[in-house]
Amino acid sequence: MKDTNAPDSGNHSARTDFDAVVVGAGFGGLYMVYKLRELGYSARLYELGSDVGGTWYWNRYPGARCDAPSLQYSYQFSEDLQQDWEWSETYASQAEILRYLNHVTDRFELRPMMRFDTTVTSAIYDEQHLIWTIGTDQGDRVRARFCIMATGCLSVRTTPNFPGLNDFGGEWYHTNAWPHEGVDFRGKIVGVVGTGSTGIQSIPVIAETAAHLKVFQRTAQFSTPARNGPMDKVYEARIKADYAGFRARNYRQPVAMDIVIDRSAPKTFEVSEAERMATYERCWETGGLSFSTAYRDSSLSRAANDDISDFIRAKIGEIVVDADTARLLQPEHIYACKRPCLDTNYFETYNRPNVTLVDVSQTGVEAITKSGIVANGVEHELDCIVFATGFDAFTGSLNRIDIRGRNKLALKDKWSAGPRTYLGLSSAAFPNLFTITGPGSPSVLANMVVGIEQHVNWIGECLDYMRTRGYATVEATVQAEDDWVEQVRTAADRTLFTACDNWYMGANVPGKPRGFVPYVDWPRYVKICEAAVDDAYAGFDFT
Ligand code: N01
Repeated sequence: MKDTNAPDSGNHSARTDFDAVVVGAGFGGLYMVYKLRELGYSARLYELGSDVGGTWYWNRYPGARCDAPSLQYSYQFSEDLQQDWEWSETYASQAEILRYLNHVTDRFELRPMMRFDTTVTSAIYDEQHLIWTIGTDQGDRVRARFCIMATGCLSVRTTPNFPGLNDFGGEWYHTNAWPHEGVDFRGKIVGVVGTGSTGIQSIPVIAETAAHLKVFQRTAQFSTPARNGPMDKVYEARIKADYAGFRARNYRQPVAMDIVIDRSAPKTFEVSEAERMATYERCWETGGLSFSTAYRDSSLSRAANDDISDFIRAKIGEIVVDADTARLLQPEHIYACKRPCLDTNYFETYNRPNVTLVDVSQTGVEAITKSGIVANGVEHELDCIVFATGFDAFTGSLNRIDIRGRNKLALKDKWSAGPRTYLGLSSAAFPNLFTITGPGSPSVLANMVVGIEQHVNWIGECLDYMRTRGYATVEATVQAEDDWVEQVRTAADRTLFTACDNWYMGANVPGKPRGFVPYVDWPRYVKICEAAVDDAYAGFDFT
């Protein structure tokens, strides 16, 4: 094996510094550099944060934790790793996941390949020499055959352009750029803007210490109890007794997790109302994402989804004591069209005397003044504002890098009407550029870590294939890409995801082209990827 930090002389016409440059030190980047080293390639990883972790490095807000079970939201590439690591809770906290990623980095000695506090600003393809030159804000200009983007799906935060924000006299934070030392809310009047997954996780925790918390809600969201708790050691032992088998079974399930749709089970309205209510009650008590599989058609039929939505609205009405507040918290859309949220005591929090819900559904946050937020013409005095306002998803992190392929084509220009890829892995005119969980792959619609491992394994196999056959470049064909973009669109149209505005389609970023970005069918996606490989990488051109 090569010294992975040594410049590579290679067998190419032009000299390269590394075989591959990887951008991003989250779950994707860490496994990618591990894989490259295993395959004998030299690699350099750049990360704009000061350490590893990606999403879990940045999102340190109070209450941050994963919505996927710990025993599944973790790597499976190393049996020793998955046997040794012990998760303390069913759903791991941000701090525990960050410890895990640091452990992985050190255990596999990945750190020497990494450069932190370095933002990749450009990646320019040299058609004559078939190499990428990667530029950074630290002045690096390194040349590599492959450029692999592990920049994440939710990496670029959005702080809407609120008029007056710069005049605010108190402190303000975005949940994605949380101070490492934490924030002390004691004695403070705090405003939270945003009630997506992030707001819903942070609001109950902030409410515990703030003198008063005002939640500025534009759209009410569905949330169901996570039912997090200490890891069940008996369950953990059972899983670990056959971890590989557990992983293999989950790999073929709809979201690459232990959430199984029983195809022989009834459809929603094939059973009585009493039976349905009993089922939903069980889902509520079980927690997690159980509603999505309550009945065979729960995630696909509008009427079935209305039934679930009504049940959850009624639960909100039962939990929240003040009737006006309860009504404002009951979403108008249907359960399955936005990313479902999981919580711990979210709706209960509105019964606290120190919490107020401010409905901004009509006017939004109108302005920010020196002393607080103006909504509905009323100024709310605040010491501190927390923005849980979300992300420029999927393309945000790629479009902010000046990526140029053949004929100096800029990726962001090619994607001006929406991203175009084949399988979310490769885009025509950008040879040897890979995107891990890129736009057009299932990514956020399946277990992210499983999706990442599938992509990294696929890229690794592809590199091996090229080396064996002496190919210098690989690139999606225009035809395969056009067909795939269409398939991504039609697959989404068969679901309820398009029934309301959401960030999957770019609706949360003003001016962003609308179009459903991720591919909705993980099991089918895996088969398509496998078939492409079996068919000598159909849909890809090699030179
Ligand atoms: O972001 P969001 P998020 N004025 O876009 C509101 C993942 N995640 O960070 O709905 C007022 O969902 C906006 O209102 P509206 C997960 O995939 C995972 O919460 O646009 N409000 C909305 O309420 C998740 O889906 C985990 O009307 C404004 C909120 O801000 C994704 O990240 C944990 C506004 C944004 O919600 C994103 O979640 C957390 C404005 N001008 C997140 N602009 C776990 O796995 C926006 N909003 C645990």
